[in-house]
Amino acid sequence: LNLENHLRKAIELNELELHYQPQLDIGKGEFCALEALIRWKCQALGPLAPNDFIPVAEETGLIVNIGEWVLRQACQQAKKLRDDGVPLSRMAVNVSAIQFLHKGFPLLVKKILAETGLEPAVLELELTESVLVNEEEIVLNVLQSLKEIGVELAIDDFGTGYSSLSRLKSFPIDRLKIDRSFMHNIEQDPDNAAIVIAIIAMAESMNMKVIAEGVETDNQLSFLSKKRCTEAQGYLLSKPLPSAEIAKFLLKEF
Ligand code: G
Ligand code: G
Ligand code: MN
Ligand code: NA
Repeated sequence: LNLENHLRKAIELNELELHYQPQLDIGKGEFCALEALIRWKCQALGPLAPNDFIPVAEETGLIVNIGEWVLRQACQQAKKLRDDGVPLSRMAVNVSAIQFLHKGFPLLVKKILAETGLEPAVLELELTESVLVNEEEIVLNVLQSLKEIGVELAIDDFGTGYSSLSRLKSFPIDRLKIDRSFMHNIEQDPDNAAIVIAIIAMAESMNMKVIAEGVETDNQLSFLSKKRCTEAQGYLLSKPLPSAEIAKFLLKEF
């Protein structure tokens, strides 16, 4: 309850911040996308990681306002970087199932895009498989509304949930993000290797793009490259960076 009370005031106290983790296009060898990740510098409780407060935000419904703040902040940042000539083709934002199912979510997305002037195709919404298990017709309606606006849709932490493949196929999803747990020991662990290879093949056959998360070693990156995974994200490439460091990172030659 203490945490909840502090979280309730976090936005007005200006304690929330976004960090941005670069995503690599493996084939091109270029970074052209970012994932926005929330951080909370609570004056009363100290810095808190999302896993410490997002669940509370979801239980209390505070995630609706926090999620709106995240979306607006990420779109503003992407617009500014692009206006400054920074090569950024995609900004990915995590969306909680509660926010996704909250009435008027597609309208809110549309409003924020109009307000910030960001081209819709630059925004990617990351949904977890827990979104997809809700009533199919409702989910499909929201996904289609979002596609009509022109944003991209990704499934985060893919492979850890229970979404059926037939449902997945019927949804307008652009990209699968392979959960980072499958990167563990990928060259020695035949199960993880098999799962990653299967997800890459599945994405290809469903005309979806695929990105591997949690890439921490050169071996993992070369495995992914050999298996024709097109994109990667992880500490090997870059940790999530504060906004002040993004332009410099994306303008750097690799
Ligand atoms: O950044 P970090 O690895 O600590 O994030 C931990 C978890 O919190 C991840 O599952 C991530 O998806 C989630 N998360 C980070 N930022 C946001 C956000 O802005 N909104 C939501 N809903 N989840 C987030
Ligand atoms: O669930 P989601 O994919 O949104 O989680 C993103 C989180 O993963 C971020 O909080 C980020 O800090 C963390 N992360 C990013 N790269 C790596 C990595 O290479 N290894 C590990 N263990 N975590 C990572
Ligand atoms: Mn994510
Ligand atoms: Na993930």
